[in-house]
Amino acid sequence: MCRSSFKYNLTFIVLFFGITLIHAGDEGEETSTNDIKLYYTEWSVPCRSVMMIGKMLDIPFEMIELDLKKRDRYDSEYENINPLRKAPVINDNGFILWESRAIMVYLVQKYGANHQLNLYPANLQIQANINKMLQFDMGTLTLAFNNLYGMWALYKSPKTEYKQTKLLDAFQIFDTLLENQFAAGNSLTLADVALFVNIITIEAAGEINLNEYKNINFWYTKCNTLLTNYKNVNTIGLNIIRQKTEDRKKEDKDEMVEGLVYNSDFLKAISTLVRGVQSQVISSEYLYHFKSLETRLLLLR
Ligand SMILES: N[C@@H](CCC(=O)N[C@@H](CS)C(=O)NCC(=O)O)C(=O)O
Repeated sequence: MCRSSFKYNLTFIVLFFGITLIHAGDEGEETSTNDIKLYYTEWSVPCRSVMMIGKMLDIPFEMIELDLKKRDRYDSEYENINPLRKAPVINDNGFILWESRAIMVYLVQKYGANHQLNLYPANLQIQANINKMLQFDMGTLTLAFNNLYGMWALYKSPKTEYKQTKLLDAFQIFDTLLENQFAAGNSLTLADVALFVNIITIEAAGEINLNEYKNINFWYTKCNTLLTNYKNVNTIGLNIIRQKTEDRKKEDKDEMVEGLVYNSDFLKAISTLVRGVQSQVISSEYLYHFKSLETRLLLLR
């Protein structure tokens, strides 16, 4: 009796652990996330969109920060990873993928099946709408923001009226598109995550006043609540954007003052205005301002 029970227990133990080990092996192969490398930079909107998805799905990325101003992205190693030499890029156990929106879809399809937030529902038409909004985000909103703000912040390219109008048009279209509760229907999806990261960045850059767009503002408030546990991946990046904006504004102001002080055409114009007042062509009420401006410019030289 005792012997047979011992034999029975032994068989049970062997079977139990055997099955557990086989099961663990299966699981390890299908859902192991240990080796996903993410090449990123903090200030980048596409990188932070991927980081948000990583945080939402608990994907333990091995984070590899790139300094896009330095030469590390010109290394042949990095060029093999992304011929465009841009970030983000993931390396999922040898599978390399770039383009943030493709990465987001891949990660959600691979690791997000059981997540409480159904970020990429199986319905074909919902997926098509998500893809549409991801394209709108990249091809219209991001494009307009980069042309206006990115070019100004990184390359001192002036913010022309044309570029400003393009961004305002993009906001207006987004506001109209948000007739449903969320970007691609009535629940939060990948499209909202991507657009949310973009909009908080544009706001940090000082290029949008959310109060001017009723639907965007309403949508933003809802996303902000739903994403509250994940959005802190943006903190460092947004602070970099805010600082960059302040620094660039100061540079612009300094250059403007320098331009006025050393531009003799401008000084000549002021002197002409002073003469205009003296010869009674221009009302004498302006004399004080013209004179003090002329004196100030001469003193600054
Ligand atoms: N469409 C790409 C854009 C990638 C992109 O432009 N990344 C920027 C950072 S936001 C970059 O790497 N810039 C470096 C460069 O253009 O040389 C994506 O969504 O991943």
